[in-house]
Parts: sequence; structure tokens; C-alpha cells
Amino acid sequence: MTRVVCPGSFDPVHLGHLDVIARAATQFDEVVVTVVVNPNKSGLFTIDERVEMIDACTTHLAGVRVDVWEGLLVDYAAQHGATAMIKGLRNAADFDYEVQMAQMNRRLTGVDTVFLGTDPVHSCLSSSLIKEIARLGGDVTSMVPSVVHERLLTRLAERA
Ligand code: COD
Repeated sequence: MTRVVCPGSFDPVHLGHLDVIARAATQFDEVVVTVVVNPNKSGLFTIDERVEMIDACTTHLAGVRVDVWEGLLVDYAAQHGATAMIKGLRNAADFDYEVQMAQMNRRLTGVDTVFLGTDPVHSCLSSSLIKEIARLGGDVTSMVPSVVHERLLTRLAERA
């Protein structure tokens, strides 16, 4: 059985993330979408809320489950028998950042990273840009699933 980890902040999950997760699910037996806790960064959504949203958006995908981790990702991969990390690549900036992390992760424990080139339809999506656009009243309905859209508008209204 091949188990892989698809890590991120997912604050919140968007269609670019979900495209990569769905494509990974066709290649590997189990994809663990791992919400990585960054203790120095408070997000718009709590970790539990991010997990709930990813769960809601991936129920139709066989072999996909969601987990949470705080610490080195390679430790998570080793403890859970994952053979690789999956990352989506949007552009050259992503490549420069991700390839260094991939090399370091491999150096630390030998775990490899598999890169999936983003579907061009989603290449300009990022959680931070989506939050900024929504906060300023822009339309993000084509960028996130409806369940995320509703929660995003609710949270921004609470914070306004
Ligand atoms: N299309 C396709 N893929 C996308 C898109 C898009 N539009 N946007 C993002 N992605 C992919 C990227 O591969 C990205 O890595 C992943 O989705 C998650 O994106 P985010 O923005 O939710 O998450 P990041 O980039 O904040 O997550 C970074 C990690 C948490 C993965 C990283 O910091 C990490 O591994 N931290 C753990 C601590 C650790 O081990 N550090 C040592 C590293 S050597």
C-alpha cells in the first residue's frame, strides 16, 4: 500500500489544493491531507475548522483522510509510514521554495517529494489572496467550494 502526505496550512482549502489532492488520490492508495500547525501564526480559521472544511470537500475521494501535525513534517511521514510528500507547483517561485524544502526533507530522513504541476485554471490561487479579495468585497466563488465560501464570508463578517 502506498501512503503519501499532502501537507499545508489550508487556511482555507481552495480549488487548487483540492485539484492536487484529487489527482494524488488517483495515483496512491492513501493520501493523508495534513494540516500543519504553525504556533507562530494565527490563521483566519482554527485548525479544527480547516480540518472540517477539508473533510467536507473530500468525502467523495476514496483513500483521502485528514490529519493534523505540529513539528517536522518528515517526522510525521516516518511515524505514519508515508513514502512521499505531495506538493502542487504553481510557478517558478513555488519551485525555488519547494525544491529546497524537498531536498532538505530528503536529507533529513530520505523521504521524497512528488510535485504535481498545477492545473493552469488554478495557478493564481492562494489562500492569502483569496482571503484578501473576499475581505475587500471581491467575488471568490470560483476559487473555493461553496462550503468554504459560506464559512469565509461568515468569519470575515464576524471579524469586521
Ligand atoms: N494549485 C496547486 N497547488 C497549490 C496551490 C494552487 N493554486 N496553492 C498551494 N498549493 C500547494 C502547494 O504545494 C503548497 O505547498 C500546498 O498546496 C499547501 O499550500 P498552503 O499555502 O496551504 O500551505 P503552506 O505553503 O503554508 O505550507 C507549508 C508547509 C506547512 C507544508 C511547510 O511549511 C512545512 O512543511 N512545515 C512543516 C515544518 C517543517 O517540516 N519544516 C522543515 C521544512 S524543510
